[in-house]
Amino acid sequence: MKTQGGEAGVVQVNPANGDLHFGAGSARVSVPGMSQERAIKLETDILGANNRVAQQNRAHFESHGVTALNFVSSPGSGKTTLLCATIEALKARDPGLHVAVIEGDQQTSFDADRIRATGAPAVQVNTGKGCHLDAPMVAEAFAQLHSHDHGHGHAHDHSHDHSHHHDHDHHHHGSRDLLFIENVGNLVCPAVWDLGEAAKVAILSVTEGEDKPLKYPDMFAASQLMILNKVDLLPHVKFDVARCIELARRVNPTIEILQLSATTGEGMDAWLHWLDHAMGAHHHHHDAAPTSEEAALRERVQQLEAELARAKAALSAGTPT
Ligand SMILES: Nc1nc2c(ncn2[C@@H]2O[C@H](COP(=O)(O)OP(=O)(O)OP(=O)(O)O)[C@@H](O)[C@H]2O)c(=O)[nH]1
Ligand SMILES: [Mg+2]
Repeated sequence: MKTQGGEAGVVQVNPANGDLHFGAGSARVSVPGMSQERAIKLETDILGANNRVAQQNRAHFESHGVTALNFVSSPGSGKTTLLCATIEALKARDPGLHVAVIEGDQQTSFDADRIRATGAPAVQVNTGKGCHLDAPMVAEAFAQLHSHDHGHGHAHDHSHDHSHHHDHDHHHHGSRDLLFIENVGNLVCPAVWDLGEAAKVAILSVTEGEDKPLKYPDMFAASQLMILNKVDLLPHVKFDVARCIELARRVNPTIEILQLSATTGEGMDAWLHWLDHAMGAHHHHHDAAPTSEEAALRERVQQLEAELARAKAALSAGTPT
């Protein structure tokens, strides 16, 4: 492997077959006409600005009792179909639960219209040439949802204001709200953009090929859950589920995986259960019963502390003063 720098940026050349790897420089990306140092500086500045707003969003969601999930996938994997099916299922099971959706697409409000048809509030965010949502977009969309939902204030009251002077003390505390954010469909750009979500959920459908987690590792590394969708089509496509899971775990050893079909409803129960858990983990952290893992850890700490006390006592008893 030979690395060369030139007009095209830093590139690694495989002498055996001539394959090129443009992510070989310190910036891990090649921008024509820009040094690696400059590329790193720009990315750090831009992501830093985004991450500050993402943290504000996170605090804002927290104070509103909202669990926010960021759905990422390639186009057509079934994000909107799954969201509609999920909203219908939650409505039937738990009519008091408040679910809202922020829809990200380059163009059209098709997806927001599909969500609104379920009765859930939705705001479409069109990114134009952009290939992902960013934290300020989500802040504005959340303000839109909020003002529409409660019938007070205008959207523009919140525009360009991410500092949230408005009152956080209204009747949201203790409520269990879900905010689904459907990102722009592609497996690349949304990976590094924190929106303030509790978790990223990657959706991969079985028509896309089991190699995707390894080809687009950043996305699967950034996600807490991978949903393998369209399992109803498994009899018709060549897709090795076990290998897909193995590759996903290779890029993210702790990723959780659910298999389902948004159209037949197979696997929906486990998904709804996951959502319950996500909401619980997020909001009832302090009064929830400890998980068995937590309890075991606590017990182990107690054992070690007792052991330490015994060792100290033995030591001081045997040590001449
Ligand atoms: N057979 C089958 N088809 C599905 C399933 N889920 C979604 N589809 C179909 O897949 C196509 C794309 O679904 P969408 O929900 O629009 O996908 P999306 O991820 O929201 O697409 P973008 O927003 O464009 O990125 C539609 O024709 C759906 O009917 C599934 O579980 N099984
Ligand atoms: Mg969609």
